[in-house]
Amino acid sequence: MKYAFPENFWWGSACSATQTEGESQSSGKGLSIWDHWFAKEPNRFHNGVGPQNTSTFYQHWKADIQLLKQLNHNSFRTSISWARLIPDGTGEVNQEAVAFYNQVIDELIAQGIKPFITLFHFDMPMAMQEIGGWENRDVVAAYGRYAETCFKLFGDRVMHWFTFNEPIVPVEGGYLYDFHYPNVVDFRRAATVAYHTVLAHAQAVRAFRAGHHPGEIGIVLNLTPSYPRSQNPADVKAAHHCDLLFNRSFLDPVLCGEYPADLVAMLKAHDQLPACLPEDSALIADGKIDLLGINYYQPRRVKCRDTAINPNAPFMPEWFFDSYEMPGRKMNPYRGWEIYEPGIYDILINLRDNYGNPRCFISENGMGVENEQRFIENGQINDQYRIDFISEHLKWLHRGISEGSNCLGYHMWTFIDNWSWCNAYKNRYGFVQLDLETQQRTIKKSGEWFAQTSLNNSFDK
Ligand code: BGP
Repeated sequence: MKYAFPENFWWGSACSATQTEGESQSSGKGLSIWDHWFAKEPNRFHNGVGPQNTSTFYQHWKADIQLLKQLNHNSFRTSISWARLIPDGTGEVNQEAVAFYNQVIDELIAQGIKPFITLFHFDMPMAMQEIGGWENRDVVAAYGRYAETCFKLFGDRVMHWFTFNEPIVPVEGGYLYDFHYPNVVDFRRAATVAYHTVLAHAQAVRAFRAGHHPGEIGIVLNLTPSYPRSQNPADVKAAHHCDLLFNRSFLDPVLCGEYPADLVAMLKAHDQLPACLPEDSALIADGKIDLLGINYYQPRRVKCRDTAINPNAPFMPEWFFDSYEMPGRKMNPYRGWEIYEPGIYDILINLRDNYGNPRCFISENGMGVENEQRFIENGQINDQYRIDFISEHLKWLHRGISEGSNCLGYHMWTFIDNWSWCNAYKNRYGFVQLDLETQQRTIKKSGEWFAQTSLNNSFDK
């Protein structure tokens, strides 16, 4: 069967500044939390490999954009590093960074590739973290000014802006589950960080609209559909709580301009509401977006708790649910995450039916593979498993579109094997294989398949 996609469908991939640029402590860049944390605790990073060890996009940008062209990308998302552009977060703009991002944006456009730009992809400038990071409202204001600076510098050419990438991840990693700096485990502080991130997002949207910039502004959220173990009311309630905490805590403010009433009630009942100012609701209402990026990797499967909560234990999301390993679920054998392709369709239909069918696109979807070199055949990685992964997800996406979803494109994570936070190079995701020693780049079989699919705007299966 032939799966054809709408005209002007966005085919591309995503990456981020910290994961690709390199040059992390030079060219005028200020330190981010990743540089700081790696210097402090290198053993927390897979094989002790830190953020200075990348595919060096800072040097290779021109050749890499040629590769994007070879992959027939018509769009590509990367991020601006706040710490590179404004090294201390609030002061002087680093002109070397301006020149670098100008070159990248201009070259992408010259090659017919739309630049999609994220303003914050997990990389808080250390100077901002030192004054409390997202817990401090001054950082919210500083982010608003940083966003405005970006719009003024690049907004004449960038037509697709994203305030944040997966804003729930720094909340979970940095303030709940100890896998990002500053390694706090405290629900109330996590709630404040999440709330202030929504305010920061809304500040940026306000600044964008006030500046009358062309193009559109959105956010990228990692949506994890929450499936209950059974239709038993207790399991359904557990899934509902997960959805509120991990999806709707960002989805509702950015699409509806307000928080879900039952999320507010739930946090209030447990005395976990962050401090609010009277002017906040008007700001949040102004943060409604033009375009939603959806990162989809895997669903969340949950059941009601088997054991009672110890009321003296610290409050955590797990008060409301247990995770559940569904028998027979399909796993990625090379990464340990579940693969559930219909999840992409469920997300699109939920947006169609419950959120007014917003303009959206899949901004990340991907399959991480450990020790991928084992699949090299005649010098090229033969990643048929990734082609199957992509085409099965695309089938469900195609179905969503044919049933009315306003989904405008599909971006893969990621263009080239890249450094990934604490996992460093453990899981490879790229269309292009990177040899870290030689910096040699080799297109994988999936890259060739994707290039053909993008060219045809369709595939057969
Ligand atoms: C997403 C992030 C990316 C990337 C990807 C893969 O959540 O937006 O930045 O890291 O996950 O993650 P990992 O390498 O941990 O498998």
